[in-house]
Amino acid sequence: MISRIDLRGEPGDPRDVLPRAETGVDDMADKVRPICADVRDRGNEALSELTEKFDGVRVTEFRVPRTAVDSALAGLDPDVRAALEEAIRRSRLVHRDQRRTDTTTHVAPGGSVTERWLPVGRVGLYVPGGRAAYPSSVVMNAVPAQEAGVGSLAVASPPQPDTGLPHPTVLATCALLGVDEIYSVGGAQAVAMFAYGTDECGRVDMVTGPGNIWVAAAKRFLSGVIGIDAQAGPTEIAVLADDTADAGYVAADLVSQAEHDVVAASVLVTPSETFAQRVEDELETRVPATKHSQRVAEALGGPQSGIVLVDDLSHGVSVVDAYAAEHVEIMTADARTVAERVHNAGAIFVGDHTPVSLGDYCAGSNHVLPTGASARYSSGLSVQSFLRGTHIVDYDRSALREVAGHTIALADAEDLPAHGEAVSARFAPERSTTERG
Ligand code: HSO
Ligand code: ZN
Repeated sequence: MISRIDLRGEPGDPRDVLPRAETGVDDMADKVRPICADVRDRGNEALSELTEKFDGVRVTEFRVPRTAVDSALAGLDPDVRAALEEAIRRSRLVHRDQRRTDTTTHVAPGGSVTERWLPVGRVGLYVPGGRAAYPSSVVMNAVPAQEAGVGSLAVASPPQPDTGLPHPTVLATCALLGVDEIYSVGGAQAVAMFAYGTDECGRVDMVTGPGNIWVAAAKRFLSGVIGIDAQAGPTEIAVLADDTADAGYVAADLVSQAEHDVVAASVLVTPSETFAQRVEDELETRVPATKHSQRVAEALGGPQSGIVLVDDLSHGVSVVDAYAAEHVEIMTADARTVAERVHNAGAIFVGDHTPVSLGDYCAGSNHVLPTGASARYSSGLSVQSFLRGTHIVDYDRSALREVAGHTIALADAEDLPAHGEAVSARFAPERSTTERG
């Protein structure tokens, strides 16, 4: 069912043997362009028509009333409520520690550069409505924005055909997070509403959150008008394990992320052929027994998943690094030390008792993570994603004078003499008699 890839004795790059799914977002630009233009030009009227067309429901006022949010919270299962509250509490602890303090560097006597961090002014958070309507993702997007100090946070999520409102668990999660500006609108039109603003919804500076291909394409199309987060591809788990690991745990974790999608990638990297066999045996019993066995079997059997055999743990670390998975689990002897050697991963989960699904919900870490090997150059969602740094540059006259010659030399080297003149004008002879320092 799951294929084996033998990299023993060869330094092969797993990126060549484990393909990553194509998103197809690029082909959608022509489809979302007219939707965005329509919402920009006709506001709510366009939103109503598009919502009727795509969601099959007539909505004229998109702002969800407070009473609907309150009743969704009242109807929330108490166990789910307690779980969400604890997930939010832990997430706040971690994200609060990510806040940045301003730094001032005294570059020379009388010359300083301060880096000041301010939150993005207003953020729109998109929450999908179908199978991927995950309340946990609402938490993972809203908490870092709030802890960054974003003052204005609005949520958009598609209306359900029977109520014309977003999924009640999404509404209840917003209530627990203290988010009360929610709109019943989905798809590309929701992103356009955020980007351009309507009579009801003020325009935002940035849109984050997962979504289907329409949402992804609209975010890409409108980026520049708004800031966007990175578009997540199908989820990935790479487990590096030796024969000290528990094969049952490893199999359960591979199945857990395969549950997301038929194109999800579940990869085991191990130097032990007997351990690989034990995991295969475990999968043999676990896959048919799990609720979404069809989807899981397809994901595990796909070309993006596999068991990769390596020479030893060092080879395993280099394979995991080259693959740069969204999630990496280390289940080896001395797992913490091995984890420190992995450099390319969205998040690293250490040892037998830190499954990825803990991180998906309750670890306190963020589950919006770089996929498709983008962990080589980017990070998961954090407080930093919602901050902007501005340099405040402050030189006095003598500090400017000290570096004037160098500045003028560089301006001349770039054939931009007026740049140099802006400096020398401050030290022209007629000014020197009235010098202030
Ligand atoms: N594993 C997913 C996030 C998620 N899992 C949401 C469950 N719900 C991508 O990191
Ligand atoms: Zn997950």
